[in-house]
Amino acid sequence: MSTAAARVAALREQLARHDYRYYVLDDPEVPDAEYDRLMLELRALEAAHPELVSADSPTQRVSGKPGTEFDEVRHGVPMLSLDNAFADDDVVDFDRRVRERLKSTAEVEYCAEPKLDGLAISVRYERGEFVSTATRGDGTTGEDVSANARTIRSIPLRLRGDAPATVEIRGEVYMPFAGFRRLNAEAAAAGEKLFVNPRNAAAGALRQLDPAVTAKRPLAVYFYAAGEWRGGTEPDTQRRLLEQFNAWGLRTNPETRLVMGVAGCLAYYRALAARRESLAYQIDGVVYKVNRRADQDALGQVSRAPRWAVAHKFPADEALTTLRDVEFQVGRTGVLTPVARLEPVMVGGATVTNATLHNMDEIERKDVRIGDTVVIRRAGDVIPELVRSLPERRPRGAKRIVLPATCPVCGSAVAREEDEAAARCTGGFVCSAQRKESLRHFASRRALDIEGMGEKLIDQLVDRGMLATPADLFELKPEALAALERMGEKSADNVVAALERSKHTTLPRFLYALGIRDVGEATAASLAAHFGTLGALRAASVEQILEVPDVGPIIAAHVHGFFAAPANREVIERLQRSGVHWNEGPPVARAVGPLDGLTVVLTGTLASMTREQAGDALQAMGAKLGASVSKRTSYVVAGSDAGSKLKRAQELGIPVLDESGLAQLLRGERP
Ligand code: I6G
Repeated sequence: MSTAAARVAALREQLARHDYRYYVLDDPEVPDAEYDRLMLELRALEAAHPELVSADSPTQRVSGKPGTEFDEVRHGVPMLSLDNAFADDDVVDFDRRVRERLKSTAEVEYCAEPKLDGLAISVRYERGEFVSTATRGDGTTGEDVSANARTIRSIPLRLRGDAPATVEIRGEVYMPFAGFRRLNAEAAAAGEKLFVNPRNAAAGALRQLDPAVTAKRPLAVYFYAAGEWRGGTEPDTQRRLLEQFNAWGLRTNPETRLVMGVAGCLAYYRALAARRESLAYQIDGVVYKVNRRADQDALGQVSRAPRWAVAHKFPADEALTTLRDVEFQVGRTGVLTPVARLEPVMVGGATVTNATLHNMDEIERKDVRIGDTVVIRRAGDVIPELVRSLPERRPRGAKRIVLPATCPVCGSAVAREEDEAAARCTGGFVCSAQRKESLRHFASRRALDIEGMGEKLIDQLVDRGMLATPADLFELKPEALAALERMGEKSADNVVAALERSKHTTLPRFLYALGIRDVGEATAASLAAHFGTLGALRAASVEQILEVPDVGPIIAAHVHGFFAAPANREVIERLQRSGVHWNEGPPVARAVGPLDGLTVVLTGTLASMTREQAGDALQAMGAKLGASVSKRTSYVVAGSDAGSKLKRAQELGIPVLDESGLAQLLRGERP
């Protein structure tokens, strides 16, 4: 496995974990910025290695891959995404690149719009008649949500006036704050679960299986771009495009303005940021688009984003609230994670009730006590974080947070190893929380991928004593499954069929599924490549395991210990007897190159080759590609219009190479 492939796997593993923590457990582990950083690195690697892009990569998810309930639709023209700018300087860089490419000395006219925090859709009209609506999906193929879209009043079923033979119109479905509050009030009155934020409520509404439910949800749309367009002439500016939309009876955002140059963009941004709270809907930034269509065409696009537009995001939102309590959740490997239970508070348009506190050290460091006023931060659609407490506002009687001596789930002793931040329940398989988490992990998509074996089903099976180890899964009888709550014969048969399908797997997946401590997808892949067969790995000594790239003494001890335990051996043997199998082969040699150990960041436009080509060549020689510049970066290769990364490299004193330096690297030299 190449270095790039291993890193891609490691990033996906981390992102999948963070997604799970955030979306499934509502118990995030890292701040948004860290999540964004991982995602950026993964995107850069995938851009440099298109062969590593897989449909299940988190970069491909966007608004989720098409579910089973909705048909897939291919967009006539792909739905692009936008590059993000966070700082003013990023906008300055964007504008400079635009002017350089257009060879324009004059200021460029931009069309500026609020960026709604909703869901992108594409509505197709033929001869003016509504034909279908699709979600963005992976940009090429989305889900057909036509039946639900038809229920949204701001999507006309027929365009007014003359319309082209075919036109796809892109926009954002959103739920205004007022509607969101009303919906949640109704849900609260009915004792139902509340929606976290308007965006999630809108997404849930659009993906309802019953359009009658969607119809009752207060959804609206603003349109902002065109996709496929056949017949008639396309307007020659973004502004005129929006006017054409209005003429057809399509809503466009009334806050849209034409602005001149970067100064105009930034002034628009500041003015809108100041009024953000008084808008009727949630926005997470503004979008600047080069106004002239001819200029847009001249600028073109890179990978999946136009060069003529950028999303300037608002900074993370913060809010104050009270820490009501801290509870400890038990994870798969027994780690106790403290979770802050908060007085509900709106942050960046979402109601936040939980935030992670990571571990006891973090609690100490932040000096957090129950009853404290705390700062909660949240950016865009990602993970809320407890930033700090305000000790100056500490009420009398604020309680210190103590690590429980026993596991809150099974009552076993809690141990905290010297030099380890994490505290763990020592109950192992006795602890039902660990058992459930292990089984969830075993069945999860990136492990054995047992469809339908979700959290609720596993909870029931464990609670009823029908399931204790992964080996029990394959001995479940359809009759027993059918007797469970919310199951029935058909679902039971589906689960049994999914179990049967999952039996054919790969060695890396199987090793990952076992849930050996600290063995994620990347390590599982390295172990599989190094040993080739399970038998060879099982028979390996700690020293032999240590020879695997990226495996240190701690992981080696965990792996060795896992296979030495008779109970684990028995589970594996039972799994194999049930028919779980994979292809085995000879060990795969790892490519070692002259640039092994170097991390290189590429930025700007290169004259001699594309960045992708340069990245491939560097990786083929053993270098790692970095997505951002840090102290660990070995070199930054800067092309002609390098921006913030070059600046960062200069700040950190990282060696910066031009194309002749790159050529040296590619000859295997280290300039
Ligand atoms: O995601 C988006 C939000 C808003 C957009 C967008 C937009 O214009 C106001 N425009 C384009 C061209 C794209 N995404 C690709």
